[in-house]
Amino acid sequence: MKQKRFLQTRREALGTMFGAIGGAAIAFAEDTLAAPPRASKLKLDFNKLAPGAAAKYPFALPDLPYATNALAVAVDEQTMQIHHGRHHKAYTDNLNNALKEYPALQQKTIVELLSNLKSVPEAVRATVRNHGGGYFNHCLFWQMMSPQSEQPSGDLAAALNRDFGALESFKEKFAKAASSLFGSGWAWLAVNSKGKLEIIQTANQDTPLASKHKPVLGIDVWEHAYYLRYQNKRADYIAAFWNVINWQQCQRNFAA
Ligand code: MN3
Repeated sequence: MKQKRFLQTRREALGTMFGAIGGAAIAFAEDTLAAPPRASKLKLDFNKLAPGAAAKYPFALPDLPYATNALAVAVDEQTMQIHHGRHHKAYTDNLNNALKEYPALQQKTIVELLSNLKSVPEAVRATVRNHGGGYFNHCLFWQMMSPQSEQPSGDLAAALNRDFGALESFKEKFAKAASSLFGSGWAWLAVNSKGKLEIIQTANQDTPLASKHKPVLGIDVWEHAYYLRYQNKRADYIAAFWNVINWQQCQRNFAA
């Protein structure tokens, strides 16, 4: 699982904390903190993360929770149509095809499948990882956006302040993670196994579940998510994304 943790927050925080002590202390503290989270059973309410999406085989392409032109301030209608109707549908169909001959896997939820890819037979593991990941990530993604975007509130707002210092500082670091991701993938705000908010990147259609992170907010930075309007200007797409975030859903994900 190729996943890079986005360490800017810690590096900066530790730089401030240990700046006077010197580089060795910073490197040591960073290694300690950057160790992979201990494996723990991830408890997730899939319906809170992505209501309306079927959690088991046969997986169904969920309807968009808004019209295809509703997010036009950030995402144009044609991109929404193709992204949902073709890309997400293809992930869904390919996942179903892969599980067709595996009745035992059909009993598992998508969260169970993706949280423990090693339990998936090798013959279909890559397909479940890529297309199951694509199915799951996009189920979440549509819900994480809304034409009525407000500001974070409640527990999530408090946790953002606690773990990033301020909303603006979180936004800056999230945007940096999204813009610096090389190739296709996602940037996420996620809860780690210690209950802290963290910004992570996942390559391709890998999900935060594989590293025991609970997704709160994610941005798809595959070119298919933005290229028609923004071409090579990924940063402009990321900047516009702040106008369509469904913070109420993010709060539900956080609490799930
Ligand atoms: Mn996509």
